[in-house]
Amino acid sequence: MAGAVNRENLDRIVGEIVQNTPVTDIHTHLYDPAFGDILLWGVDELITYHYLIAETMRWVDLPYEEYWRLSKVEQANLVWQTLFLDNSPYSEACRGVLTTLKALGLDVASRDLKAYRKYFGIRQVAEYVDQVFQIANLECVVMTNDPFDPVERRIWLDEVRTGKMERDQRFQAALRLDVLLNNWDTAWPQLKEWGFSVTAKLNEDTIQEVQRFLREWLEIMEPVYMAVSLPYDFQLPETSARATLIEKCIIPISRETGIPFAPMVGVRRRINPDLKDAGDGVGKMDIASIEYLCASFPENKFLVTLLSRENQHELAVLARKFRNLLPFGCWWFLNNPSLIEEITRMRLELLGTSTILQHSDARVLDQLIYKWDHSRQVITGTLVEKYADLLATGWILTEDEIKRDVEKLMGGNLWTFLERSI
Ligand code: HDL
Ligand code: ZN
Repeated sequence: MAGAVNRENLDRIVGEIVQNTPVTDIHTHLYDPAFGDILLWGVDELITYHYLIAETMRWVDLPYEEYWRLSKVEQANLVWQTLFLDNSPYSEACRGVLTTLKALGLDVASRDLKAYRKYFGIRQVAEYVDQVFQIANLECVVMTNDPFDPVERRIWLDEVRTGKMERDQRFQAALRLDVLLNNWDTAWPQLKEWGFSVTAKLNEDTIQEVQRFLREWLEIMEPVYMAVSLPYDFQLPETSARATLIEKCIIPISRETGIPFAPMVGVRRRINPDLKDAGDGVGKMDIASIEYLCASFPENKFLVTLLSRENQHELAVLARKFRNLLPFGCWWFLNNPSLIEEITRMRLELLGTSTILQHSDARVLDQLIYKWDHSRQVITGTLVEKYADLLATGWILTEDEIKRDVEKLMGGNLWTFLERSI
């Protein structure tokens, strides 16, 4: 067994273990490089991340539609000037760009955006993916895959299912069901066009056909879980298409296949529609709806993250009651050091090692570098605090035990959860 740990070597040991433990990044918007241009990467994509667009538009009086008419480079130039040169870039999304540039060996002090563009201009995506995964020390990332997206649908049907494409196993799939569950009026005609004999009315035949659709896409994608982003006012039980689809289609197929259902709840979609992806807000959801799922379907597995800070505490308490609930991540507006620290500390105190502390939600490949650098810093500090508390009681700790715990917390719990028959 590796050596005993004491208060003097604790910080170093925990820091090394957290850094050296490869992460399973349970939720991203990245794509296998073989999927082509839908995998975003490079400095202009980094700088035009929708978080930074929202922050930029607080300063500029440009009409939104004029901003969206700018080219990607012109948008990036405006963000760079506004957030990085006219103001100090200490917001989390700004700081992240600089952390990434530094990790790639670029001269951050130069503030030379042209030079950064030149550097990325000569990179090839395949070797760059290797470098990003190496710097961020990732085992794998989980994508967000929408079968209703025409670009993705074609790739999965014409290239993956046919075996033409060799998938990069570092990019695991997640079957994302926002259209099916949040826009049934749009979904059912599309399903009908694809040959599923469904009607607007969710009668038994339609339910069976939606289940067939799910089975088909689980076979094509081989996803780690089935996910959906649900609005803050999501309610279960209720008499709605969404409730019927969840209870009569998702839940039975999830139980049949052992593939967890991952509701991600709390968005207030497009509260400023002019900001597009940057225009979503946050709302507190009714945790009783998650409780209803866990209690009503004890043989189903639920991976859950919630968007409001208050809900994360309620979720941790709920997870103490239901072993079929695995909370994960500091999602979206919670993915800031101050809140990652609060949520991580609260989870360790309420759940011990039975949770997944973080995911990146990366939309741009390069973001993996900063999102995991920043999160590892906070997670390390919080774990040191908790292990120090243990040492103070006289508890004996070994490096192997810390390694064991960190592996679970940084994503290992996902794979165990998938294997468990609850
Ligand atoms: O629904 C989601 O998966 C969210 O993460 C949204 O994509 C959101 O726009 C986002 O990128 N958050 O980080
Ligand atoms: Zn996301």
